[in-house]
Amino acid sequence: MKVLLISANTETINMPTLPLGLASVAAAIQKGHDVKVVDLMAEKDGSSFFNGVIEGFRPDLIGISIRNIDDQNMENPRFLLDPVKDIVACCRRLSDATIVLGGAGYSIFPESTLDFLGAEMGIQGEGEATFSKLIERIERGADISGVPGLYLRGHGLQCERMFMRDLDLFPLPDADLLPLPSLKEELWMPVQTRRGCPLSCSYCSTGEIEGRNLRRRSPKSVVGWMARWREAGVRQFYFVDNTFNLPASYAKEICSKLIELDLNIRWWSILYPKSVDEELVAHLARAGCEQVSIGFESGSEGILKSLNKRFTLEEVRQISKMLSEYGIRRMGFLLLGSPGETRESVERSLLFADSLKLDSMKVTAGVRIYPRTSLAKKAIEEGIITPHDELLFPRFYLAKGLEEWLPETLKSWAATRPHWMIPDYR
Ligand code: B12
Repeated sequence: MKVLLISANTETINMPTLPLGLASVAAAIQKGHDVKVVDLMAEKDGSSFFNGVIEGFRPDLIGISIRNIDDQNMENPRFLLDPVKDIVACCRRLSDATIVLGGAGYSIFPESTLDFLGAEMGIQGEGEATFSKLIERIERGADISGVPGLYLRGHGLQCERMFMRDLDLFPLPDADLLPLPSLKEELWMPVQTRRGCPLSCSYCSTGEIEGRNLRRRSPKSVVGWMARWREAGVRQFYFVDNTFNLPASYAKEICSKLIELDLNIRWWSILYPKSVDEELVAHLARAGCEQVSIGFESGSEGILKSLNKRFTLEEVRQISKMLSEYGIRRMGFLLLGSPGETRESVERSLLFADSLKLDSMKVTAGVRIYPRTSLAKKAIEEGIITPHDELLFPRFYLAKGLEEWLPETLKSWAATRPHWMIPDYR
């Protein structure tokens, strides 16, 4: 079967991303099919290029990867699906192929995204095994309703989703399936070592995307894959795991493997500020980790508790200090305005952030509400959203009384710290 896989993301906010997930799906189906991957981020002349591909390739099936729904910015929210609607319409105009949606953004809103974009079906969650199964059934003319995680527009979920236990069973994509726009300075090759997050922070959608059980690739397979990309000229990597350090023993194994292969690379990762001991920090530094994101989110123990964070401010302080001693840059994150937030807790958070002497900082005011989270439940109880609100169009939680004061306070706070603020409050 001829399968065209399109990555619809053209957003460069923060950094341009590469469609690792879509390319992984392509790698999983490549053997039995004629597969073409198109990354719209890489195509300057979007629509005419696109028309040419569809008319030239004549796909039987089109998969579209949807990463971002919106930019999570309460003050000036941008909804990012309108251009994707045009892509779906263009596929329809030029081809009779069935359109299947997937991706991180899609997986949070499987039904409402199908309705909004008008595609026939979508697969929630990881696509390697399930998309293979779907194609195989379509090809045989068999019933597709048993494909795990499959949604049909207007008919909802067909079969419970499934999670692959052994991630190593599926290959990681090489350069034929993950074409690089060009090896520009700002490109950071995404690396995923594990899936699933058991932490359940009150506002987070990761459980919906990746499930709650942690599953990992073997360090040998991940680092071996990175070595192949190193040979292809890539030197910058970004570990896209939500929590690179959990479990710490596994993070150390990854680092040890990187140290052993001595790839001369630089990389960034995301740390949960718990279970980071000096041995891990030393490993990170030796293995080439140059910067970490630390989502400590608040400087108030009470707010941390209500966000269901499992670390203390003292842990954040110690970890941040250790990272700095080992020369690893620290980018901090504050998420302000969640339930229970007051002017006093905000001020405490800003003071705490200052005290860490971080290298850069991102502050978000107002929390994007995702379906089926405890934040959504709270927002329903307080009448901020209704139980029927699908939340595809972004809605935010902002504690009462902070509406005007918080943005004003953040603007003046950020104005005196221009060297280390990253948007939105520069
Ligand atoms: C790492 C990460 C980042 C990094 C990216 C670094 C890099 N070099 O790539 C950074 C910090 C820069 C970042 C920035 C942003 N991010 Co971000 N990010 C993530 C994160 C944690 C992982 C994404 C990832 O790479 N996954 C690994 C790959 C392998 O998985 P995947 O793409 O999902 O693919 C799998 C499945 O989805 C599926 N699949 C994918 N495509 C297809 C297609 C078909 C047809 C099928 C069947 C299946 C399928 O199969 C794949 C393999 O199993 C996700 C949350 C999450 N847990 O997914 C948020 C997430 C994607 N980000 C999000 C957002 C909002 C953003 C920003 C807009 C934030 C901002 N205001 O700056 C920017 C946008 C960046 C951009 N230019 O697009 C949201 C998107 C939802 C939304 N509201 O739009 C997410 C979901 C987080 C959340 N809040 O829930 N992000």
